Amino acid sequence: MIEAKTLNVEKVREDFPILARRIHGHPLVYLDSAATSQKPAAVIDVMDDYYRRYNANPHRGVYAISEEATAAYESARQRLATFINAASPKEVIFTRNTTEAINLVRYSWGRANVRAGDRILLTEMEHHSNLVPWQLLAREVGATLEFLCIDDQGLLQLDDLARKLEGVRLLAITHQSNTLGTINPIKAIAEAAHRAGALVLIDGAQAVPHMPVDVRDLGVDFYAFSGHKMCGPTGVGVLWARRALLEAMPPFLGGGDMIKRVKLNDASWNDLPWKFEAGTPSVAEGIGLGAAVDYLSGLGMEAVRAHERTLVDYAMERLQDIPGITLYGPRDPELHGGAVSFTLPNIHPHDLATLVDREGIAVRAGHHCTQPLMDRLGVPATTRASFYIYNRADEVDQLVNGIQKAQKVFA
Ligand code: 7TS
Repeated sequence: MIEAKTLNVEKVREDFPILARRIHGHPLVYLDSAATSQKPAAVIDVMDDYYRRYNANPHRGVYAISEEATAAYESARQRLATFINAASPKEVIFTRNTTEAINLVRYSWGRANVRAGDRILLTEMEHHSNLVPWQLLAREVGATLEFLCIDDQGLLQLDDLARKLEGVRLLAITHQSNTLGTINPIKAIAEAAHRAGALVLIDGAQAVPHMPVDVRDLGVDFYAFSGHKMCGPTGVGVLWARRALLEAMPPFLGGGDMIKRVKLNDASWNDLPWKFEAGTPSVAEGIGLGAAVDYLSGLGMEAVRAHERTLVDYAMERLQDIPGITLYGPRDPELHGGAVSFTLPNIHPHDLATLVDREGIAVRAGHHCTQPLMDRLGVPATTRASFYIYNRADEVDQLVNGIQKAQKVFA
């Protein structure tokens, strides 16, 4: 039997220069990786190396450093394709982030395929970036939005899925909720959607960094994620889509790189994936994301998920003992990814986040870009602790201590 890899957190921590910082006299306890992850030296170094040694515009020059830049950028795409088990790197479109990837589908596929009277099915737990683009499309073409609801544990209510899928062109749903931590059963949902004739878009911003993701096994049509939440830099993300869909879709942005031949009044499009990549790309960022994928692959995504499952389980156990606390999201750690949201009576989440910051603890307070979910939960905001590969159980203890101290201030 092959032994499953486990994370050596102390060793991982050494790879992240920022963790050496002290904040207000305390070691940094970074519990906001759902917003953006920290970056290992391996990622910072390859980006630095690109700028120092072979900075050039890719896909254009015939000279050595441009060819090196092209090779490094395209190699990153290849490694990303392998990481998510895409059939080909041609299916991996570099975007700026998840938000842009979803908007690409809205403009390019949505405008060509969604008609007046069609339905788009979303959920109550979507991040604004997988909600507002569909509101805009629906308004533009006369489609309607429908929503899957959640139960009191933050799990999707799927008993009426088949009925809700009637007349649906697109089901757009998050793989893992950034606020509740809920991991949705994408494979089963996608099967049901396809039976009903709908296409399936997955917002994977909180999944690809935290668990093994195999886009072909999931059986979905579009899958979007951001580099900066998975140890990579800001400014680069990915849209994966099935090749036949991408071939049929009109371009998104027009300009250099995305064309084959341009005449004054006409143009033809480049091959995939460049048809969707107008203008000079984020070269250093793409190369950096390639290094992030290598780094995560080296740890093993099963090990990453197992580590976070343990931390979330421990965090839920410790936090639930705090008097008056309300914890959101599934109790079952199998269904709960590395983000835990909670509220306390008498302390506003912003005040709590400010007070624990004095102890060097970084947590997020607010609506987490999920305002409709806040409405459903009946709160204006929550405090959220989100975990990643470099977090330890003792940081959960420090958070709990910080909360108890804050409670004394507000008692
Ligand atoms: N989808 C989900 C599920 C997210 O969590 C986020 C960012 C996005 C989409 C948008 O990603 P972007 O890279 O395009 O901005 N989530 C958060 C968060 O939870 N706190 O800050 C950003």
